[in-house]
Amino acid sequence: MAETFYLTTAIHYPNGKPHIGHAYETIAADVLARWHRLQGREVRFQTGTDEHGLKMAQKARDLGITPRELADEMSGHFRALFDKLDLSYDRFIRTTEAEHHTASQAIWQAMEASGDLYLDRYEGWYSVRDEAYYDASELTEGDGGEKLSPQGTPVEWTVEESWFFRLSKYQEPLLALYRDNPDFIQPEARRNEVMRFVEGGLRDLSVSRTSFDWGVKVPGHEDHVMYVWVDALTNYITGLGYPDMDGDMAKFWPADLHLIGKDIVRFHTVYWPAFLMSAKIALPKKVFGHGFLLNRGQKESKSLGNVTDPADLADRYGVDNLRYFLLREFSFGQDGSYSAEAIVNRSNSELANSFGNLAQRTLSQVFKNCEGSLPAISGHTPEDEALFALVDKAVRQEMPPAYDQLAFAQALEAWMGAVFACNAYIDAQAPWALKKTDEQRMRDVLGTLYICIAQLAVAVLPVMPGSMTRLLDAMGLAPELRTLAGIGSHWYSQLAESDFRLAKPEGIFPRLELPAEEA
Ligand code: ME8
Repeated sequence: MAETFYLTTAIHYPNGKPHIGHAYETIAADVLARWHRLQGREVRFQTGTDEHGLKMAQKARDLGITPRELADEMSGHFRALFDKLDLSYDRFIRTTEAEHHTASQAIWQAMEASGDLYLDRYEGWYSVRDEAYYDASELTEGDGGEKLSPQGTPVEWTVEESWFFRLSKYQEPLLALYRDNPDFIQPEARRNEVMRFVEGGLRDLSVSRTSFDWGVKVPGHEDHVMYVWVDALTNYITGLGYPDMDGDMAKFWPADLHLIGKDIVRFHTVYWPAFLMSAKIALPKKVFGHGFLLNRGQKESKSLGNVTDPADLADRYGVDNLRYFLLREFSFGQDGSYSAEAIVNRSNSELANSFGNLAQRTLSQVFKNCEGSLPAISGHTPEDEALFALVDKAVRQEMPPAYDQLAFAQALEAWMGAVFACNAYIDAQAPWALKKTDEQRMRDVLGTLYICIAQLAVAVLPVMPGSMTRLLDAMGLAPELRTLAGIGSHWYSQLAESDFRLAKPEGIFPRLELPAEEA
């Protein structure tokens, strides 16, 4: 049986259209899903929308529609965007689904059975924007003296009857979890923050609300709805059929990775494992909190008028150009700033001029001078061997651990290094000049490049699935050979024996122009 890999993104609040941060996170998750599939693993990739809570209820009220109508409309935009971006999710979950209500009530009852829920009165600060409770000591003051959450959002004083979860009971078990599993929270800086927070002591958590009713009802107490994070976190097991512990729960749980942004690490590494411990369900293996994307150094917001629709970026610059840019430009654990110029420059220098041009130069010569079929190689010079070794090192030794560690920028840097080496090789060997002087050597050079290009294309299939698939199709590489183990010298002989024809090469990455309004 194939090894399994279960990965999830955060579920997104559909209180508005998706923004670039949503695209960023889900593209990264898709790259990982594809990377694990490329190695033969059975992957389950889940994303979706987080549709309950006060934020949704208030937004719907402002718009004069029901929360359900708002969720239906916006969730559709998320799904359409994710399809446009070529995201290969296996399950798109919506927390308003009936199965999700069942799963959330089941985990609630399991926590209740452990004696971890009790009824009391909540008095304290709440941020609707973060859907989070804060201790007074965590708050800061805004310019007008108003109280703000650590994320800079407004907080309001809340007094309400509420169910509480005995989070305080889990302080020691959580600290033991972090100590025994140093990889549980990544990157390291996030782990340190969480450990400091938990070491500071945990208060019991208010987990239900009575002042509104847009949520999952508390079993046996229908006047309460669950705190939105209780149901939101449960999505990760709803999608596997919980409370049924057989089937997909047995197959895919515990999750291999929850991929989320840095602002919601506390929910995933403190609350979620505590809920799971209480409900006696195994804990996820890893939580990775990625950095935030900024637009020319600023947070996107309606008031600044700098909100970018990721679907427009994809239309304007190309889906794969955008995917490549987002993973290549910044280190995944850290914040990064993007702009139209940066996307255009990166695409033109690396995709159009370096890789695209290499493929185009090579394949058009194969098409013209080798009758459109794989050049028969007679032997290799030390230069050919050196190039093979270099490409092999990049795609087999450097890129795999980088992908595994979510160091996408590093994986793509190794890739680019190999692309540069191929370009230097083609310039030095000048196969176009060999046509007249030494036709066999021309074939050897083109054949060498052909193999290197196929390997390089396979190695970035997870990042640029559409364009690399088109290229490999045009090159005649059989789909079953498109794995890192599949390409290499044996592949060459297999392909050479088959009666294959190269399609007339088409440029894969056209040069992009900076739109006038961005210049
Ligand atoms: O937090 N750059 O939903 P959300 C990068 N529903 N990532 C960003 C970002 C940015 N500028 N802005 C947001 C929620 N994100 C909850 C999650 S999970 C059980 C519930 C990331 O729509 C953010 O960190 O506000 C989160 O991982 C995801 O986008 C959804 O954010």
